[in-house]
Amino acid sequence: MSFSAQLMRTVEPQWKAMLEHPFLQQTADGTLPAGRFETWLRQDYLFVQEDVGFIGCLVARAPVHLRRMLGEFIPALHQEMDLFESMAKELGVDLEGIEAAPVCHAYNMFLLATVHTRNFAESFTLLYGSEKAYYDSWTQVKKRQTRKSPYQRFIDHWSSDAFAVWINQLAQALDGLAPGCGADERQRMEDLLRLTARYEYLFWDMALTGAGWPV
Ligand code: MP5
Repeated sequence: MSFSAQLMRTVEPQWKAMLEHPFLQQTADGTLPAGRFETWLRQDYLFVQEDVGFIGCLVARAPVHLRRMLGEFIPALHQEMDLFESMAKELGVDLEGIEAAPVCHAYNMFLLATVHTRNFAESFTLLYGSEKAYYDSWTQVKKRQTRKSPYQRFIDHWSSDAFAVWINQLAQALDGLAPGCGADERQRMEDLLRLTARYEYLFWDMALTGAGWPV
């Protein structure tokens, strides 16, 4: 079994919980209460904006052979932001003056803190986890869909063949890093992947509950 598949196996309970989150089921069957998808859209727009900074730091720390792949992801994130902006217009969602909710803020800080305090392989594990989380989550929504969704462009974006190719590239890059990782490092990568899955769960949860700051 490949290293990336082994890592994934160690976080199965958290991954399963994330994929079974009601936000995804309700997005698939069209029963999401009014305003919930819009909360996700606004918060994820901020998340992606901050993600550009995380990737920038990752590029700076990357081995030379991975710099191109990671560097080319930055324009892809800007294109994704265009998709958010166009969908926001279509759905009448205001993207001005959004404040990051606690979970969005914490998740972004987790990414940035990791890339500044851990080594490259450990930081790269977060990228693999967060991208795979979206591929698996939206692919599941697509499979469970019974009719076309008003949010179809998002569903199609993260479940596309092109996105599957990207996830594969990331898995292969992770497998390529494995021979250079000792047992302690692998354990830390597992722990970081588990935290990533837990943040992904909480992100869906925040969208559904609208959980914000107390004051
Ligand atoms: C992604 C995302 C996927 N947009 N939001 C969260 C909370 N997790 C993962 O990342 P990308 O970079 O938008 O493909």
